[in-house]
Amino acid sequence: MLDLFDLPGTERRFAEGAVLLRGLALPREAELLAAVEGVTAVSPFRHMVTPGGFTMSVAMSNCGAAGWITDRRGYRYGAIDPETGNPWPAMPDVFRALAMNAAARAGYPGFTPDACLINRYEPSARMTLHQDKNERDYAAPIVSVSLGLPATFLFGGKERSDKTLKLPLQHGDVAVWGGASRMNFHGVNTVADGVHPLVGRRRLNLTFRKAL
Ligand code: MD6
Ligand code: FE
Repeated sequence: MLDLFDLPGTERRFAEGAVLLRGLALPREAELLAAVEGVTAVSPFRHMVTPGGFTMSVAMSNCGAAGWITDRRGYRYGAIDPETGNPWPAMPDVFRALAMNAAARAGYPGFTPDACLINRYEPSARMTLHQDKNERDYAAPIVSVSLGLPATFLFGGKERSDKTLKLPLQHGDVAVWGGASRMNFHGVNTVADGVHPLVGRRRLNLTFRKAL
């Protein structure tokens, strides 16, 4: 469906406190991808296990002072990559600059992320509805950058059973949310097969948080 609000450079407020900034990451796409390669050369993508024992279809890594992890013991943030035994790689400047710019545009000036979760979706991967609630301070928003294959983002309400808005996310889109919708359920539908000219056969998502 062709929609004037889906063009790069446009902004769409999709819920209270939630804004989609179309194409905001496009001018830095090459640097962002190089930075993902740099981080994941040190802390490789891995499929983590949920507390319930399920292996996630999305592969993850992190950079910044804190990284989000899950294992049989639970969900949490930690300074050390459990796979390498070393601290997560530092957050690349191009990551931090984009996250701060996006947050300011969305009405959250002064956002200083200390954690960046990097999600890799290969075709057929998905993320079931969840709330982001392992961060210490819910006053800070979350900034989410999409690269590569498109996906449908599901954005619900405060209850898992609330109806969900279906938001198509394209390469270069940045979603920011906080405030009244900070604790809303959200997820990503199964990623369809395809090849992105720059990113290949995958979707990458960077989510920036203030975790500590
Ligand atoms: C994703 N994102 O887009 C999954 N969470 O791949 C998330 O779960 C998410 O995009 C909180 C805020 C933004 C997000
Ligand atoms: Fe999330």
